[in-house]
Amino acid sequence: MTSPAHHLPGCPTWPEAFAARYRAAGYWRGETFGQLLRERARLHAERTAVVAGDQRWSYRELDERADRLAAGFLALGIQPRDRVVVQLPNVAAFFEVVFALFRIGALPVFALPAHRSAEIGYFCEHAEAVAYVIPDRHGGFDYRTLAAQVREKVPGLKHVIVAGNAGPFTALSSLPTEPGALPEPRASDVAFFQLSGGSTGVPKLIPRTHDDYLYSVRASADICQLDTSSVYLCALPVSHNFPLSSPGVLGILHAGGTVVMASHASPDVAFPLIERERVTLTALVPPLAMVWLDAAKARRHDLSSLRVLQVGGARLSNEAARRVRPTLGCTLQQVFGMAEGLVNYTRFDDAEELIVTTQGCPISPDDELRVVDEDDREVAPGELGQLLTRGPYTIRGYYKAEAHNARAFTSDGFYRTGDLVRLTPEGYLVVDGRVKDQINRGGEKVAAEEVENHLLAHPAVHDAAVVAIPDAFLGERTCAFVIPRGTPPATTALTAFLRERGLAAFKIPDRVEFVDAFPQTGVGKVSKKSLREALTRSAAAKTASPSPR
Ligand code: OOB
Repeated sequence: MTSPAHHLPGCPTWPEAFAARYRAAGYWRGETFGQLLRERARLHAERTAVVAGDQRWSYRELDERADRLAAGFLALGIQPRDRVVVQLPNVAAFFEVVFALFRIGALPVFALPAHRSAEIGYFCEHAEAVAYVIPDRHGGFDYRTLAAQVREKVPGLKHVIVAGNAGPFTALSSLPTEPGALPEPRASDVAFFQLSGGSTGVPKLIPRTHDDYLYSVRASADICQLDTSSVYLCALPVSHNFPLSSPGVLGILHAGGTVVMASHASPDVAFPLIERERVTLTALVPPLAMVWLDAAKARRHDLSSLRVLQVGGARLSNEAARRVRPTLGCTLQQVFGMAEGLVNYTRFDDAEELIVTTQGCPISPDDELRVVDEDDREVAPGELGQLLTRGPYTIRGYYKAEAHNARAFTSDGFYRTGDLVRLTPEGYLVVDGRVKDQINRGGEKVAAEEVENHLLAHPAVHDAAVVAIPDAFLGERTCAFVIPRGTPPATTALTAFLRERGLAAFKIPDRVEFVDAFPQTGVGKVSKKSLREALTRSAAAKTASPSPR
């Protein structure tokens, strides 16, 4: 794959013929995120850009803060193309930090607040990060303790920067300085890294350029008809691709609207904010949507400003989908997207049936979709198959992952999503399962192999296989089948072991089953299908037999 000289090594990019086509079509416009904010600050100086807690920043203020912090980062020694792991929750500082990094061409690696030392240590090491940005405390957790562990593991990490009380580290508030000349990143350069949900031993880093990501943001804002009167409630963790860009907070800033940051997605926190700020649009994962639907029946808050509820990240049941309009009085928009690129939306003027039964259609006329069987042959129209995609905002490869890229992409550059889909006659997608070895726990992605590797590190574990169990609330939960070495350890000891290894809480198995052997497939691989079926059978047996008294 071609790699221009200014391009960060290890980031596959589009072949020149495709890049030329995407530029000619007007998708890639040569604008960077730093320039976007500058332009919006000129157009909408006094409009409110961000509301978070008791902070309200106008576009002008956000722009000035980004400039001052950009100068501060440069003074600290952070340079263009340096990687900076950013693990901030839904706070105003998120915007100041990422736009400052965009402006100097340093590259945020967007970690989730739930990540712990296993994940963060890996991101810092793999990306050779020079800095790590954290809150002091959030959700009852002290991120400075985590930073101290990461520091020990990764000596190359030069700076820990804290939004809040810094303790032994550098306070974010101590950095801003008089703005000066800034480097000028190019729009075709990588702007940041998203994280892949993954299906392998370690999460993969997804390099996104200014050009490609801004196109997806701009087109998403158009599809969602955003304008300066739009008010977006950011209830999901802001660094995830969905609330960040589909159209999310960046779509809102592109359109000159207002972002309202919710510290938590629960109705207790979100509903008063919707009422107070007259929120027009928000995004949830299916389990949260169901909690909202139940809570909204009480009608204790005025939610009448809400025009659109987006739901995505995992499959929303048709039943729940049907309840959105009658209960919340707003349009449902299903969103089927991935941090690697492709995002599908149902459109506001679609027939209700299409909205409640499909996961939408792609953003771009140049998103290419292929639905194929195991041998990469296209299935008949309307049949279930694996989704492959290529297009103007879908990556051509993960960061420094050559061997994996050879499997995750076809030779002609299509990304293997691992999702099983069928196409409706209207060209809409219905997601119906997956082939990737991943558990989708209510939108949070768990790579089976990653958890298995951590389990295998326990001395009493001979072998481990992690599979999904169906769950009424989360859609799926995780179950670890373990072949013990000698006496099985207590389940609590095993999960405590994983926590101590620094694994994010959402990856800790919900259930552990000890077995003597794993069922095998014809070619002698562990049959996860049989393991899942064994769980379904034992659940059915439990409900069928009368409960012991
Ligand atoms: C979003 O991004 P990721 O990277 O966390 O996860 C992508 C995967 C997809 O490949 C698919 O397996 C699943 O999440 N997924 C859905 C879905 N939306 C995502 N499965 C069924 N129905 C849906 N509506 O999850 C993401 C990124 C941007 C926008 C929305 C979601």
